[in-house]
Amino acid sequence: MKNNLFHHFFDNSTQISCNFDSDWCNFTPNVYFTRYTGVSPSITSGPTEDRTGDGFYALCNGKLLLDPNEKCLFYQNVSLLVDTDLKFWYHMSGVHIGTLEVILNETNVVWSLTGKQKNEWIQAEIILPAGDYSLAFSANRSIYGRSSCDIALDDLNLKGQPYIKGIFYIDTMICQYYIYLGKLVKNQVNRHYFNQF
Ligand SMILES: [Ca+2]
Repeated sequence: MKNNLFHHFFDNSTQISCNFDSDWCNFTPNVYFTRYTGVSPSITSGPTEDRTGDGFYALCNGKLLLDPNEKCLFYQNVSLLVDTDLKFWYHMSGVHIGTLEVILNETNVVWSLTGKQKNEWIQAEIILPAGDYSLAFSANRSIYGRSSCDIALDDLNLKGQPYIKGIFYIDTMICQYYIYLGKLVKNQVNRHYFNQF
């Protein structure tokens, strides 16, 4: 019986493990982002291969950005029950490199980096807040040119923790518990969950 209760009150946060090798995972790209393999179109910017050597990566093809206000962008909706670690790899090498941003709900920039970086894949790590929102990666070029501004992304990982909610009947008392990261935590009685029985 207890197992059944646990089963009914089990929720998962969004999980992302995306290497772009076969598809966009659950991301939706705009026309300026493309999955690419091998040497990027710009000789003087961008990676020569994906992060692990023989797969695909997400490429912001700077040559397509005729207007410097245009942005490469891909996004997906996420649901996180607790603050969650997001890791990703970026490649930003070139004299016309613009800005790479991680944006929540289209306006909330939670990570940003501008300008030429080392000519290699570099890992970034941020904590995303709990909640339901759109998660977007956005890239552009500098205003000074579009011949050396390819920005690439690869190996995105968002490991949402499983979150188990349960209600136990203990004699005449009703208690609600959360199991979070392996620890049992007692919480206040919540009539909403009780009414789901
Ligand atoms: Ca890849």
